[in-house]
Amino acid sequence: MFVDKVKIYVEAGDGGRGCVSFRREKFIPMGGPDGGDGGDGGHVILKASAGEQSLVDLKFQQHWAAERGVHGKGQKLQGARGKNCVIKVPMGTLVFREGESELLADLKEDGQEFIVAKGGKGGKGNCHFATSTNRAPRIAQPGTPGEKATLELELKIIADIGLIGYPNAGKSTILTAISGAHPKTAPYPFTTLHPNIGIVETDDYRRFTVADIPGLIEGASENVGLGHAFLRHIERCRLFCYTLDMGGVDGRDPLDDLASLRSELDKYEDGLSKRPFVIAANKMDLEGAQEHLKRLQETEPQAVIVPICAELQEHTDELILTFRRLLDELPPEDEALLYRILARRRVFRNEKTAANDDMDFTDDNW
Ligand SMILES: Nc1nc2c(ncn2[C@@H]2O[C@H](COP(=O)(O)OP(=O)(O)OP(=O)(O)O)[C@@H](O)[C@H]2O)c(=O)[nH]1
Ligand SMILES: [Mg+2]
Repeated sequence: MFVDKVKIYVEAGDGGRGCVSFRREKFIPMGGPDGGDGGDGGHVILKASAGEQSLVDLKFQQHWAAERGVHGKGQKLQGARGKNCVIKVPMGTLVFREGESELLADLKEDGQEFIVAKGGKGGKGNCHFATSTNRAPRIAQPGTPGEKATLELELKIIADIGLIGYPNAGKSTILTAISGAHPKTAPYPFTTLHPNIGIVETDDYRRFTVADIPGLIEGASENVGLGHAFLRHIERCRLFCYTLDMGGVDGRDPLDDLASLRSELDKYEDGLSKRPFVIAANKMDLEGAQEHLKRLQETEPQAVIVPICAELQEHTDELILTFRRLLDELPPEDEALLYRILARRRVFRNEKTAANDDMDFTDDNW
């Protein structure tokens, strides 16, 4: 099960109470105040982890709370601080407060942490309040309450390369051929229903990630097929790999496929198809593939085209080297990209509010 949007409730621990107590010992009359401080409450922390692939765990556990701080005790004993509650999320998780568009955090690196709810402070015990005129204070501070919040988490997979293509073009087969991932492959459309990520390692230990994104069809930008469910995930890929079925299985023409893939991307976000790309001309073992390839090379003289046969792993090494070369030429992910994504989120939200529609969390457009 792949989950890329969830709502969670987090509650940090309250601070422990300070203590009112007086020192009582044999031969020590009027020992003075000795009430200890309360401990601080634990924080709720989100932590990005490379081991997590989706937000599915959070779908089934939506309430998270950190421990409260222990109250102070006599003999100036300070209460223990509450344990933090650490929630693991996949890399690429965006954090928002419920109903707001402002981004609280973008957890994109392995191990990156963000405190979403701060624990309360422990109260001071009465030993802090003794003065020259009040040597037996009977006051202590209560702890402050921990923060509470309702959060929306949204996963936008961060892969270096996104495999984009019609259903059945062989995207999952390519991912299997070039990485250690084993997505399901089968001769029918929409085999892949959620994005898979594979890690490719070159001979000189360079690593990059490739995402196999569910098949795109005409109308995907209007939510046809798997629609937005997958289009969201290509937004943060730095390089696109258009995967074309050169054999024209299912009676399609690879050149038409390429044109409609690009137009769907542009309909979703203007200019998305201008992102750097490479074309993987797959299924070169099939009849008629050579003619299609020649036509493709004529119509796309500028493009980098790598003819491969993913099924037999022919020329897939060449594809890896091409990915590597193009990635090296690209600048790192820019902040502007993230802001564009957030801006679109705001537009969707405003449209929904204008329609006077209650926010529905299962809807794709929030
Ligand atoms: N002849 C031939 N068949 C291939 C080649 N690559 C993949 N196939 C076949 O094409 C079919 C579809 O492959 P998949 O990898 O499942 O395609 P996909 O693009 O992931 O499809 P969806 O997940 O449905 O979007 C499978 O039956 C593969 O065996 C190839 O190079 N040559
Ligand atoms: Mg697939």
